[in-house]
Amino acid sequence: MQFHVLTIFPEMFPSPLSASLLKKAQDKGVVSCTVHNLRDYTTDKHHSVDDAPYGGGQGMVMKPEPVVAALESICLSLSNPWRILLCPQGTPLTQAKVAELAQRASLVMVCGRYEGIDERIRPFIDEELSIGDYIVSGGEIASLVVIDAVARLIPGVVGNQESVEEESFSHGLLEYPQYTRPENFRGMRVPEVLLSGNHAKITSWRQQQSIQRTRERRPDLLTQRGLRTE
Ligand code: JA5
Repeated sequence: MQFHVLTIFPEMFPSPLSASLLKKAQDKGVVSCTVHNLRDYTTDKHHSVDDAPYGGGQGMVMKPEPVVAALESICLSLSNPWRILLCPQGTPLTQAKVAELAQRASLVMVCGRYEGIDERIRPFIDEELSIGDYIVSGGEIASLVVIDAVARLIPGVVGNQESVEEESFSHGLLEYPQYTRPENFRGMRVPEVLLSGNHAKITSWRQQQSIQRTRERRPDLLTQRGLRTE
């Protein structure tokens, strides 16, 4: 899987891309991440990537020329690029959407900034995505969320593929509580069932804990699955 990111803040990317899972995936060669500076695709003297909005109003708008020049140049060398704009108006990202994106050969992500982006870039985009109903100051962190979530589904990225399957196996229920040593931490004991060695009993306790937790904290997940919430 190839990830390409178009941004006016390329310096936001090296640290998150060079740690942990994404670092290992790139070292293995199953994932590549390339960050492109939109300023490199400007042709004017001042390398402008933004300008004041027509019609007036607060803030600045991203200019269309650098974005479209970058998309055209980068996509030329890709077999089947899927072009994404990260913006607050996009379709909310879900795990189902992440799984769909993981089937693509290359994702090219434009990071929105400022008060918005010139409307005329939209014909050059295949899909607009949002990471949720809150405002962050730009699409950069959103694109890192997409990269991380998609990369985990690429075979060979998560060392133990079982943990990916187990997470999706629990089909949108919250995880059960976990414990490690010590058996007694400040008077709080590990539940007896986990020390019993009875694996059938442990499995059913964990299932019941998952459902109870989901009912208490995320009843919306149960109704989505068609389960009772009381
Ligand atoms: C861009 C001033 O969820 C994806 C998002 C992209 C993006 C967001 S949230 N805010 C901005 C932005 O805010 O330019």
